[in-house]
Order: sequence, then structure tokens, then C-alpha cells
Amino acid sequence: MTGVSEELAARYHPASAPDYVPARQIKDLQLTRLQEVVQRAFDHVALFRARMQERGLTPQSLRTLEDVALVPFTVKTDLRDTYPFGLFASPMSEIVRLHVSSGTTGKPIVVAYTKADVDVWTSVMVRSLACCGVTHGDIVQNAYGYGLFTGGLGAHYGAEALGATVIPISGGNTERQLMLMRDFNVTAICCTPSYFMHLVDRAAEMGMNLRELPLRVGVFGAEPWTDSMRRHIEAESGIEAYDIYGLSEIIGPGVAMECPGRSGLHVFEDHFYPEIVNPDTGEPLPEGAEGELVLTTLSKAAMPMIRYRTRDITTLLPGACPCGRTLRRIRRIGRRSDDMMIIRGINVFPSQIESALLDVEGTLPHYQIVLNRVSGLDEMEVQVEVTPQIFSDKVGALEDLNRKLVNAVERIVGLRVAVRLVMPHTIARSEGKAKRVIDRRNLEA
Ligand code: DLL
Repeated sequence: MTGVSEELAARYHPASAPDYVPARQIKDLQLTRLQEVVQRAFDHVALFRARMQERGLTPQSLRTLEDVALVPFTVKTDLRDTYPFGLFASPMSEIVRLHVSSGTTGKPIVVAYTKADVDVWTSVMVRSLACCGVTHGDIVQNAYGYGLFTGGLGAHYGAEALGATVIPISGGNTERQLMLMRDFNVTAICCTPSYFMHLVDRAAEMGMNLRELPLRVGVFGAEPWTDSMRRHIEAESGIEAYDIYGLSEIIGPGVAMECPGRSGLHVFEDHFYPEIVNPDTGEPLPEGAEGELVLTTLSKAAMPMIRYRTRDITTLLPGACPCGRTLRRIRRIGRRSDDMMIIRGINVFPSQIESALLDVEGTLPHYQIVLNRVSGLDEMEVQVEVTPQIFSDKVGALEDLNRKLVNAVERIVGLRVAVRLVMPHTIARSEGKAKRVIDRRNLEA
């Protein structure tokens, strides 16, 4: 480590040291770990071995990091098809934890951890929290759901290992969340950005001003959220809001984390090897190009994931980060390759709608997209809550706002859609991930 980086590292937890090692050193470590993990999966996971053999590959075929591109992908259906334990590379006697992630269709997926895997997960969560300035002196309200979802326990272990005081409140029970936040002088909160917005609204109704509390930082993830949403959150609550990324298949939260430089999320590359590929063809793409994030776990024992297709769309950002971390960054994840809606031939993503709506004054960051099929044609209606002032203004104000929103959406997505303004609190709130799209097309087809 050199000069500035050492100084920065010293401000945080010692576990953060790998964030600052020279890139070359990380690459050497990655190659060694990649070879080990591929060997492990080859020896213990029948599906992986069969796929390697079909291509005439053995673990020895990987001589350089770039050779990873030879190795077959793993996809979500592989986890479903081998449900529940088919991808485990450790005997159950060494597995200390199972988590389950339920998709919208079919069987859930199961992920497993050895003791060493839990330690890796804890260490990347320590580094994530330290990355946005959380320290042992913080009181952390952990409102991610505890249980089969990885958010609660992942953030809990990290915050506790960092030495912070953790309040393991889990999601829900909003009034109690606010009471404890105030009474315990909470300084940091972990939850989904949409649930934090709900907390902000409820606080206002209860006559509480979050700006007057010691709360100063939010660690928000598990769902996409835009910079417009961030501006809204920060303006309403006076905190700094940071983005944390992760997925159950890889480890849970703590795969990548935003730093105060706020120009992308640092990937904890000593444990996760990122690639960007063309989502249609699977071809590797160069740094700077947008595509699907593919991740390989470099140190997981119980369930190694080799070239896992995340479906999350992002870019590996070139260049150094002003924070001094040498870990490469991915751009914030705005969309998944599978959340694209095709409306009258035009590709539309919920995140585009979110930016369009929130950039117009008078709206609240609570919205839902409803898809219908009318006489064989897809119709999209965007429902958005607006501030109480707009409702109390003269009728013209609502019409005016509606027109502005229709235009804003058209500018961004190139399509005129119906916008329906609704009263505050009309749209269902979630304690975890928000449900942004309601697709009624199949029901009515
Ligand atoms: O959501 C893990 C997590 C918990 C991450 C708490 C951050 C905080 P899953 O339930 O398996 O795991 O969902 C993973 O959620 O593939 C993304 O599509 C989405 N996602 C997670 N974090 C972000 C983020 C957890 N910061 C899936 N921005 C991923 C955008 C995110 N999307």
C-alpha cells in the first residue's frame, strides 16, 4: 500500500485492507483462486463437471484469467433444476447455513454456506459498511428482512463484526421502527430504498422530522433505485444514501458497494470475479461496454458459482476511483435483462419510468406500472402518487402535472403512455422489495 491509500484505509476497519492493494496483486490472487474454485466445482458438482467435459475442458485448461471465457455459464434454472442440494460442493456436515430466494415462478432456489463462507460474507459486509463510512461508533438499525432472505443476516453479521451496535429489527412495524430510531439515537440504517421512503412518509405523518435525528447514513439495496430517488431521499431525510448490491446465488448483500466518490460500486474482486457479456449472445464485452454482469465466486466452498448469469445490466467502469480503492467498479444497476417490457414494439424499463416521473416536481417516489391487454394491444398505465399540495390546488394543477408527466415519459422512452395521478398512500407499500410492475396481460389475454 502507498501513501494516500494507507491513510484512507487506516480510517476504516482493518478488514478493508484488500480494497487498496495494487490491481496486479488482485489479479494474481484471482487467478489462483479461480483455478482452485473451478477444480472444486469439477470434483464435487456433477452438472459442472459434465458441462466442462462436453467441451473437452478440465480445470487445467484455465491458465490465465481470460481463459475463464472458455468455461460454461451457470444460469438460474440450473439452481431450480438441481433443487434442493444438487450444486453443493461440501457435505451437509460442513454446511452451517441455508438461505432461500423465492422467485416469481416455480421452485425457490437454495444457497448454502460453510463456516468459512459465512466468514467471507461477513468480511465483505464489513468492507461494504466501512466503504460508506459506517464505523464501530454507529448505531445501526437493520431493517432488511431477517430469515430466508439474505439481507437481514448479511447486514447483521457485517455490522456486528465491524463493532457497531446493531438493532435487529427486521422489516415492517413502521411505527416501532421510527420510535426506536429516535429513542436509540440511531445513526445508520440498512433497508430497501422503497422501505426507507415509506419510513420517511410515516415519520412526517407522525410529526417527526428525520432531519432532527442523528441518523446520517443509509445503506440501501436489494432493488434498483435511481439517482432521482437518491436526491429525493437525501432531501427529505438529511442523510447520505449509498447503494449496496448483491444476490443470494453469489453470497447475498456485499458483492459490490458504493463509496463516497459515488461513481459506481466497488466489486470485492478478491472474492468475486466480474465479467460483462452481451446478454443475447453471451460474448464477453470490453471494459466500458454495457451488458449483463456475470460473476464467479472465487472463494466460496459450499456452493461455488462459476460464471453465473445475473441478468443485471451494468458496465465495468474504466479508470481509478478518487477514494483510493483499487477495486474495479460497476455502474449502478438500473435494470435487468428480464425486466424489459415491450410496449407496442418499444423496449421500456421501469427505471426509465422512475427517472421520468421523479424529475417532475410534485410527484412522490411511489409509483406502479400496470400492463393490460386491450383488444390484443398492450397498454401501459403509470400510476404515481402526487404531493397533497397538488391535490389541494386548483383543478388545473392536476391536469398540468399530468401533461408534464406524459411528456417526460415520452421524452425518455419514446412512447406516449397513460399517467394516472393518485393520492398519497394509494399505492401498496412493501417492507422489502417494491413491486413496480403489475402485469395483467396474461389474465385478460
Ligand atoms: O437482494 C441481496 C441483497 C440484500 C442486496 C440487501 C442488497 C441489500 P436477492 O433477493 O437474491 O438478493 O436478489 C438479487 O436483486 O440480482 C438484482 O436484480 C437486485 N438487486 C440487489 N441489489 C441491488 C441494487 C438480494 N443495489 C437481485 N441495485 C439482483 C439494483 C439490486 N438491483
